[in-house]
Amino acid sequence: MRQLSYALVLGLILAGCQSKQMPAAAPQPPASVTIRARDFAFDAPAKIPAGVTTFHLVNDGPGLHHALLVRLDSGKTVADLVASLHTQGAMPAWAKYVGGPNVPDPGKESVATLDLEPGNYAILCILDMPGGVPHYMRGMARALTVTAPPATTAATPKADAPIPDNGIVLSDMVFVLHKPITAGTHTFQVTTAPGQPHEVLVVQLDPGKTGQDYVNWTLSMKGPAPGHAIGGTAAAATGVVQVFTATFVPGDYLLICLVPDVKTGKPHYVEGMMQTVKVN
Ligand SMILES: [Cu+2]
Repeated sequence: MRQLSYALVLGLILAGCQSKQMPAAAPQPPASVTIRARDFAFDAPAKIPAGVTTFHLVNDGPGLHHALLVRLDSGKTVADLVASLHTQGAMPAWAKYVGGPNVPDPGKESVATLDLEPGNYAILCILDMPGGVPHYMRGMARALTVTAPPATTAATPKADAPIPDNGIVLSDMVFVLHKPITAGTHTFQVTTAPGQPHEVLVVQLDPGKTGQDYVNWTLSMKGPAPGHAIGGTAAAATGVVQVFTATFVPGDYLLICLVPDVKTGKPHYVEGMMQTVKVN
């Protein structure tokens, strides 16, 4: 009886020790944040903790929108950023593209995970179609404060880690896929190589339609769309690592970057950054 008690007490002590150590050892899932977009506003939290965060972008439409996160340094505000983009076009030195979920079709959702450091951010939509007026000028610019991280955070994606099987490297002016995309749901790690900031927007093309058909349609957005946006990652500067998940069925997909060139102001797709991939 005495031995049993001893075993029982020892067991309780060990269990106690384990339960104290477990929270630090167990990997935490990424925090989850939902952003809703509509013509022309974002609905999003004003404040979130730093760390690895999965953003769900729900597009309430009727237009096409992304949620691009831009870090603001030097005490600058969202209003400063909008004013600067309006007058200069290119991103000012105190602002850095850090990515975010790219465009889902109206009524759909896209998902991207990124590692945010504490600071002041803007959530922007820099798309300008139809009509050529950037959506951030029409109300799609919102402040986001990223506060100090919680005591335990999710594992951080490492920029120097080997590129996984589903790696996509965004480079001036080409998408480099580590391996062909196959049908199914896949998670991709997207990195931006040294050079300009880039995005990858993924569009499922209708049978017989080309990437150029889709680009032409976006200019007016009249009539049925020749394809459907399924997300990807919004613009990110060199060194940023993001992850997105999307589901593919057999057919043709367009990968496109609409970020304006820092020198010419032309969208990167005009300079070659649009590519059609066949999914089998
Ligand atoms: Cu680009």
